[in-house]
Amino acid sequence: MLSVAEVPILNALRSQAARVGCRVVTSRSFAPGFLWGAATSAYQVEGGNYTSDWWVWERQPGSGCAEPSLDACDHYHRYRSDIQSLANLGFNAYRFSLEWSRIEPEPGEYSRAQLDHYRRMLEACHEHGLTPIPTFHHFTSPRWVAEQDGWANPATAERFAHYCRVAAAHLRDLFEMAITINEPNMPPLLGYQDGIFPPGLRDPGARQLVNATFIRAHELAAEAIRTETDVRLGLALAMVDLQPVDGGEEAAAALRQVREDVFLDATSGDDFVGVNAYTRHEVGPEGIRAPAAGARLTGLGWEYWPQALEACVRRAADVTGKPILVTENGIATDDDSERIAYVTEALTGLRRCIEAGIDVRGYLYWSALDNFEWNHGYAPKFGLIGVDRVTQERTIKPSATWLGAIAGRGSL
Ligand code: IFM
Repeated sequence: MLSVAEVPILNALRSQAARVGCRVVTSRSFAPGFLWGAATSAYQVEGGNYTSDWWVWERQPGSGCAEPSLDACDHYHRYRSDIQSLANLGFNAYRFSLEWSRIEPEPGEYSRAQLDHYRRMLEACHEHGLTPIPTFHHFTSPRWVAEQDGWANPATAERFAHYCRVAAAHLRDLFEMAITINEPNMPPLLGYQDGIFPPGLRDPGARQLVNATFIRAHELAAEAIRTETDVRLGLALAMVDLQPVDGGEEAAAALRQVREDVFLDATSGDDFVGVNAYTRHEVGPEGIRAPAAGARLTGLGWEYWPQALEACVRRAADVTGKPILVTENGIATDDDSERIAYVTEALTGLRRCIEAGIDVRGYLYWSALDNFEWNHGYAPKFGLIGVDRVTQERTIKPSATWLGAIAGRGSL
């Protein structure tokens, strides 16, 4: 830790080093080339995704959705200025997703206009010096896929891989790194076991089957994308710091197996593993326990637990031995200073992972914008950039400026 008097000395050293093209590395620095950015997903920010299964789900009686997504953040039309804002803040990477239902609205019918839209988004990232990290699937699928039994139909894996191949062929010169599937472990859990995502089933058996379809889809998609282009690929896994309590070791191990390990095992052919981490769950012999009475909670009702990032990165690296990219980490809060406190602690833990020798390639905050938080609607505020729900006007939050400055200088 530096004293206040030492800070100007370090800053002077940094400026001198920058003038001669070097960087001062302190114990709080991240390697040059470290990816610093933020993430979004198409459905949560684009608006007007009528051809997607979620558009139907939001309106389905009994789905429990708080409100429809409608125009979301109109990012479909405003992506240029949003990308420019991220670059101006100091970031060097942007992760966003391609909406499969726009690109293939009917089976086998591909929209050149929509593919061109994503070309323009990738080009905008390059124009602003951001490394684009497209994600080929982030929770939503075309309506026609849902009508054909969705992800419970093993054939969905092949259909998904075909779309990936077509999209990769169209975009191949514009990206070098990509995510096949965001959180392939969540639709099986939330949609097929917990019933709060489409198709709203409560059937643990279906969850296992859907896990298998997602794993197959990831493998086939990686193969399909690699047929078209030589890019670094991985999936982004939703991880939780699962902590056994009161003899819950066996239950925690069983949960890790079905939620995480089957997916981590499927990364053997990948270039890196994407880690999405937010919180912890204490696990007793009976299963996951609700946060203890009086525990500090975030705007989504999750326990405030920034230490989760370090625990999950360590576990993903231990299990797979692969480089790690933090593909999501953040907090839903109306108090932006709480966001800064949360991320400070998460990044401090990430530094410890690096010091322990883990190859961490980047940190992408979730999310760039206050966006549509699925069944919760627009109430939870994860964004670095606020969005006025009526005018779509953007407001840069202090946390965005703060994190952008860390990105710019590459150290905490
Ligand atoms: O908003 C989601 C995102 O779509 C997937 N990961 C978790 C985020 C917060 O719930």
